[in-house]
Amino acid sequence: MRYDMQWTFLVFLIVLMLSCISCDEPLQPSSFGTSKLSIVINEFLASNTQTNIDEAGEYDDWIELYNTSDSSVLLQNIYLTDSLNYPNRWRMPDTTIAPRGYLLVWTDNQPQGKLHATFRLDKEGEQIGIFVQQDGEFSVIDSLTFRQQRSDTSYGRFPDGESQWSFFPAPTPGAGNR
Ligand SMILES: [Ca+2]
Ligand SMILES: [Ca+2]
Repeated sequence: MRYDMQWTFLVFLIVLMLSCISCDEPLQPSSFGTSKLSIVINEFLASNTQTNIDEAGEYDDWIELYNTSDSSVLLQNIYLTDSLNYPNRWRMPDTTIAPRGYLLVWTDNQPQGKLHATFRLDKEGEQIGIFVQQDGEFSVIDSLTFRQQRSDTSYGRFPDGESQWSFFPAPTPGAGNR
């Protein structure tokens, strides 16, 4: 009898643990499906104090997107976010990126132009995701989770568009990573 009760308790614990895991688990990008649009997050600067200024003359954080293909890519229904649980944080304006071209988006949460997202990046680390919405469904195009960043040192792919990431003490907003 006592043995049975121990088993019952154990099963109860396991069920409880499993249900807690599923409650707390954030939605992963895979929950949204993937899109084959040839755009990647190529570089970002989460703490800009003296690197480059936006239209308002401010040192603000940014994300550089890169078109990895030899054809122009029209961005339509594209969303950028700093939380993969919430793909729809900021809808990008419809924009074309030239073949092997770059697009710089300011993440300053300031209404200072079309390419100013409604969120900022956290230097202590967070996420970046780019999504496309089709028929009400979000599909991830590219995403990453980053750790703590240093001021004025960007983090990006090297070479452009490839899977290897490096820190860049001399960031290259809108130009090839080097
Ligand atoms: Ca600004
Ligand atoms: Ca760059």
